[in-house]
Amino acid sequence: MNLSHIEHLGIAVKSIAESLPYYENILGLKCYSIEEVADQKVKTAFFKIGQTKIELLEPTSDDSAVAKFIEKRGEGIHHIAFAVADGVANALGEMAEKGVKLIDAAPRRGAEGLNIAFLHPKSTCSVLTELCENPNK
Ligand code: CMX
Repeated sequence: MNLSHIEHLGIAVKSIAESLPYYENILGLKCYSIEEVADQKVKTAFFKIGQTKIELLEPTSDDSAVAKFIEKRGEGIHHIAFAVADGVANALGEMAEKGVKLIDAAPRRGAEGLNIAFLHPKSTCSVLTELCENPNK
């Protein structure tokens, strides 16, 4: 498996609207996209820093994974996403062979049209981990 860079950091927030002033007015970043990912029950907001992004995650339903996370741990860093140069499907096969617990057994479509899959934090030193690839590159 070949990880090329950190694609994004996912940060759980109660409200994107209330978090934006910090990222835009204090850090000076520009939110370039706000997108709802219906099947994950989240609204996302993206900022670019070099080739890495920050993804704010606001739950759109009380039963979303992110709502559960905020209830248990409060707002904060939710996951790290690595870009995989040689494909998410290959990486998942390799991970499964090495005994890593997969949340997604096969790549699925995530925010920004990326192919993504999550690994379980119980197998990844307690850091929820996402693998991503851009199908258009
Ligand atoms: N980071 C680290 N550990 C986490 C975690 C996170 N983000 N979320 C949950 N955990 C831990 C919990 O603390 C708990 O640990 P303990 O058993 O030691 O208390 C354990 O994982 C189980 O947590 P839970 O609250 O019982 O939650 P579930 O098992 O129902 O779900 C998880 C946990 C990770 C499987 C689920 O959140 C998931 O499937 N996540 C992947 C999808 C996702 O996060 N989607 C939102 C983002 C979508 C996007 O970026 O587009």
